[in-house]
Amino acid sequence: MAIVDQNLSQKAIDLENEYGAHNYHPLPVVLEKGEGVYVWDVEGKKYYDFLSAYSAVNQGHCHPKIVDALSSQAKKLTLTSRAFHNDILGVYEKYACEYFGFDKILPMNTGAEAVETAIKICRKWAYEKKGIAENEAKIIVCENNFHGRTTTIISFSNDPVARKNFGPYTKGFIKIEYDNLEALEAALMADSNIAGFLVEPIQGEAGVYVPSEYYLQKAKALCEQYNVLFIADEVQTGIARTGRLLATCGNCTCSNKNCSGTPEVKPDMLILGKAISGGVYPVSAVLANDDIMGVIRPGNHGSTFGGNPIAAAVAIAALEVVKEENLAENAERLGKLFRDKLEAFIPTSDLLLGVRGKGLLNAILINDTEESDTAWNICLKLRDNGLLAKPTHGNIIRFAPPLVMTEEQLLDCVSIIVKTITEFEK
Ligand code: IF1
Repeated sequence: MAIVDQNLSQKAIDLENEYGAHNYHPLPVVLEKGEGVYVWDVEGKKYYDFLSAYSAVNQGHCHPKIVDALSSQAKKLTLTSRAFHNDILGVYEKYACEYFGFDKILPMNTGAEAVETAIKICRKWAYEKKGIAENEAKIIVCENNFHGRTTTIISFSNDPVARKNFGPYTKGFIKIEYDNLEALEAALMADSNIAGFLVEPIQGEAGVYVPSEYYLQKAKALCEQYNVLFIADEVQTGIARTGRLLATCGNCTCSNKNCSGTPEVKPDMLILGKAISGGVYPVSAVLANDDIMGVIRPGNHGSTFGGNPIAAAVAIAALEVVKEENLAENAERLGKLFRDKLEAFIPTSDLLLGVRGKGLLNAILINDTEESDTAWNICLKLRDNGLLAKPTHGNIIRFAPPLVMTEEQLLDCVSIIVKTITEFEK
């Protein structure tokens, strides 16, 4: 039985290797089913999912309410394009605008598309509202950013693997150090053609790097001072992942079901993706107020699938689940517990150097070099012990379980992690 089962996984992996472009290096595990915080492989082995499809499945796998919204809409109307109206897009747009507190939303499909959209809106705003001379607008971005993989977005990445041999690159971006207000102010001062500042509230790919307290607020204040748009990429940090509806939300506890977030920092443009659909369908969006979104006129931007009826139905359901199930509050509480438990383990461990993060977006630091394969090997052992996670560098493992987890499940996961690292030290 076990030998036959092994073949199932290997066959699936071989097929991907033979026919799929080699643009990923997945952990060797082949999944066929998911429910809540769990996934099952083709051999029937059950795992805790500690990646949540990079924070897309915040509401848990195959959430029945979201899947129902998908299937009932799919039986009625799937796509009209934006050449015609449909009866659900406006309902979704109103719901999302009120939910996040903006005048307007521009619906797209993937995170990268939403980032591209924000860049276009920002540039157009700069020429038409700020009065920057044509083709001179610049956008400030941060070192070690991750905003997606289009030609323009990789133009301002500093990851050689994402960039090299994909040139020529799109101009008009200035890179500064993340979490460095002096660098931001210097860049704003040095150039009067700055249109926007594009930033991740927590840098995910860089290894879950949480900026200093008040960094975002002060950065926003600087942007206001220089009449520059503050653009928050919350594709990964949004939708309750970090213990708030948005990582830019302030002291809002989100226990209030009517709360749309007391903004600690209210971005001029908010970019959302991933969990806005609960990982059920590709849905992304840019939100902004009328003074900014008003620069977009018919023909300026769009997408065949952006704002399609299925996406609209799915996103409404997925956002409802976030409030109905108090996911922000749960992420906040379980995230603290998770870091407390692992911090208590650090003094007894040679391998675990640290744990950091916010809500249920966390990472552990392994005592080895970035070039080592230690984190990868630990992830293989975690898999064997029933928990799936992925390294983000050779010495950092990202932990981002679905937010529907219970305390009991979380404690179970902590023991798997502690046990695995302990085994590894021997
Ligand atoms: C992959 C990372 C996470 C994002 C932010 C935009 C996008 C992403 C802040 C683009 C996407 C993903 C994509 C995923 C790996 C992943 C990732 F490790 F690369 F950095 F989540 F941490 N803005 N992030 O994090 O969204 O176009 O992919 O929908 O497979 O490349 P997308």
